[in-house]
Amino acid sequence: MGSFPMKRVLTIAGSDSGGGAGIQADLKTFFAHGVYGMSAITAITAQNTRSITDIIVLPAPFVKKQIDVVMKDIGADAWETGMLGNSAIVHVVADRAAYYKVPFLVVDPVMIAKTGTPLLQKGATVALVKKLLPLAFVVTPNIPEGEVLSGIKITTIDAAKKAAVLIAKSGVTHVVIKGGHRRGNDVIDILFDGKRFHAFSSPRIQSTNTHGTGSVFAASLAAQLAKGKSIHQATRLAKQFVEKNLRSGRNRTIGHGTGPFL
Ligand code: PXL
Repeated sequence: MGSFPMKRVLTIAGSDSGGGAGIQADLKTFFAHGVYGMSAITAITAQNTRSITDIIVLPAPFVKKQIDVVMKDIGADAWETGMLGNSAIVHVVADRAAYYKVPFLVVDPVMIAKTGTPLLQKGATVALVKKLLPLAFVVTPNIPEGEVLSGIKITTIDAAKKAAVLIAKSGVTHVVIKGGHRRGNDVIDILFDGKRFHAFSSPRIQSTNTHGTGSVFAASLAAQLAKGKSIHQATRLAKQFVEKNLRSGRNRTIGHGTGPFL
């Protein structure tokens, strides 16, 4: 009885028809966190666990319409961005984020799929760094994305810290460099909060069901920030959420390629 405020999170990302990454992963993650999820779809991928066979990137003005229509009615406590496709969409998202003064903008700088398919046009990285990152509360690159954004190779923890500092020069408040692509028994993520570094370590989980890890991490982070957690707590909790679900999703078989875990 009575009404209670529910935290609201908007994802601006691509659709994965296979259900493992992108919008589909984000909405499942939001539901699991008890926050209300909304979506502005940037692109539609024809995809299964094995490959992406085609992509249609939607017109930037239509992405803007999706954002405006939900913001004017429902509003949002946090936004998360995933696949943005091209620089026109990056510009629209940045323009709208500034307009709505989004308190927690989580940018997952999606560039290429695990299968190697590009998900962001080449020139669009510049727009992402110059227009979107200055408005972002946190950016969550994996190692290959961190290398593109910082311009340096990331082979050690020290290099990850250097890269985080370089990426923070864009104006983004916090940087989380995810360690999943590095070898080793532990996955170490580095958070740079503008002053200090914090390392978050977890045991590497051996699994072929890893599709969507980046999307789920960013969505969990956005949900925790919307719920009022600090960046440090939110990073820890998002990492734990991915780890827990990677573990429980290990032994199922969905599709014939890199399976989803959520
Ligand atoms: O995990 C990156 C990613 C994000 N969004 C969409 C994707 C993928 C990877 O395949 O398809 C829509």
